[in-house]
Amino acid sequence: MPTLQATFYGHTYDNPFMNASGVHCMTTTELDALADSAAGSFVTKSATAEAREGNPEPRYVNVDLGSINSMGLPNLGLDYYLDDAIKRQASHPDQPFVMSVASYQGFNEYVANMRKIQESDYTGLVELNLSCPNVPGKPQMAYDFEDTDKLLTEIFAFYTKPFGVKLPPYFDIMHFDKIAAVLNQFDLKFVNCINSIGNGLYIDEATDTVVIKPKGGFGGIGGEYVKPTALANVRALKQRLNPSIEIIGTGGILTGRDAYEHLLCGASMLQVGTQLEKEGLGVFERLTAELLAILEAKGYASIAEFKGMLGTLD
Ligand code: RRO
Repeated sequence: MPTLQATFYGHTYDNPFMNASGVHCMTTTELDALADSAAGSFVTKSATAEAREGNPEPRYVNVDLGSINSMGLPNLGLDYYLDDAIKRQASHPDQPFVMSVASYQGFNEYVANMRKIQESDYTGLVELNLSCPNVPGKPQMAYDFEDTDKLLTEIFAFYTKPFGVKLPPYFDIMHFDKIAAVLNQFDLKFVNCINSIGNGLYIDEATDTVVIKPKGGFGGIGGEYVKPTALANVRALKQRLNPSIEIIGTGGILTGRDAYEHLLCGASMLQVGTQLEKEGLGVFERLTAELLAILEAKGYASIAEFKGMLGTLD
């Protein structure tokens, strides 16, 4: 029987599956359920300094091939997630998880949020979300290479705990080169590729209208639509980043085969967003069973035997 064990930043998880931030991770109750599920680990909803209601509803809609959302960073505030993280870390030191942190106001809030975590008792992994596509009037940090460089420089001047960044999808080889050059200057533990494809538009055939209210219907796209873009970003960043920076693969994981492809591209952990929203926590049992069946059929004993080993035609 092969093993799905996944080693990520010094800990071995039963399997590489996690939720993607934003799905099933707003409250401590939802986080408890994730911790008790078949997922190998989990991540919390991206926190801002203050609690936020988010954008008006409807703001998330499942569609045939995926989802569209403009949630607008609804969350219970950094203190809520930080207090919970500290308690969770103390009560379950053998079950590491990831705390996601974002910013609504921009640069200074990112720094202030990281300073608060630095000064806290939480010592676990943080995912710095540089790619929220849904704050009206605010661009995504990670599409501004200079600002991303400045922000990470400022954070690394005081932050001593392990963290990584959540990136948006990039669509040009030069942009893969540029973001990798920025990130390689820093002792990041991981990058997570990808956040939703920002500012898509879905139209309801019956009514000729958009399906979500904020921003005139524009929202982040997830699910089946985004897998090729996600795989390209995992692969491109794996090829360019320092080997010490691990990759979390997120985007379009509906089946064990999708998970297998992310691993082939070099991902160490895998996050499931839209499909978790559609299917509920049972998705993790299904995905682990499907991925295990693929390893068995191919004669692999572990993920390490094929991770990053995507074939090419030259
Ligand atoms: O809350 C959101 O609107 C949201 C966030 Br912070 C994000 O990172 N990605 C996304 O698709 N939605």
